[in-house]
Amino acid sequence: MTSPGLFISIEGGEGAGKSTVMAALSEALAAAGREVVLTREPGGTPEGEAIRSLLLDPGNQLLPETELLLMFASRAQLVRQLIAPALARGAAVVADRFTDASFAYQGGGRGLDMGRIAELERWAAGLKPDLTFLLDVGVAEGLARARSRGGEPDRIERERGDFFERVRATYLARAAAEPGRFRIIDASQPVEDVRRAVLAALSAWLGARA
Ligand code: Z5A
Repeated sequence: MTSPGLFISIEGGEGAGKSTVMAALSEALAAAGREVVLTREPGGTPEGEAIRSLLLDPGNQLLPETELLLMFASRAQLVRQLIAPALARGAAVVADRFTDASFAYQGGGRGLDMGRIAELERWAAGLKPDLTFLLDVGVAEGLARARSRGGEPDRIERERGDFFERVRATYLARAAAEPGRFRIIDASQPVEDVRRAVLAALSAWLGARA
């Protein structure tokens, strides 16, 4: 699917700092004259947000297959209702996670077949981001940050450290396999340095497209 818009996703493990990066990208893209649409996964539509509640409720015992299919159910709705129309009118869509998260969490973390996930990517998502920022931080540091925010951990946050190590390794492998799309950002740096690195990479990418 080609479009006049820009589709940018932000990925990373727990506490990687996606929220800060979303805000920085939104400001920079608006300053460059783009309409900016911010969204998140799972969620981003009323139906997707209902699916998100099902997915993250610690009271639910979901099978890995159910979890994967719910991620793609939310994504199918989001792409058709929000992302594709926004891209068609030339907007910049910035997504807090997209299909790479399904490869990392359900493929790497849960051990589901990557080929099946790729099939779902083609059928249910039907598009890939143009640019993906992978905010990479050590698992222990990311979990400590996420826990320092307080509140009850959700169903996926309750997983063990080795689950998140597999998630991180899968993200890094995907980034290595697609260097044209991914920018790996060292998210163990102070917030301001992360922000600066992301904005520099965005500016270089936009410059190369112009
Ligand atoms: N999931 C999945 O399994 N499969 C899929 O296909 C998709 C998702 C799409 C919900 O995602 C869950 O769904 C998620 C993956 C799974 N599972 N988990 N667990 P989410 O994105 O909504 O939830 P999250 O990843 O748990 O978000 P998060 O922990 O809030 O991460 P974040 O947004 O990157 O963190 P943050 O809020 O920006 O920062 C966290 C704290 O760290 C905060 O207090 C900051 O002030 C602090 N922080 C941030 N950056 C720094 C730096 N550089 N230094 C020091 N402190 C920092």
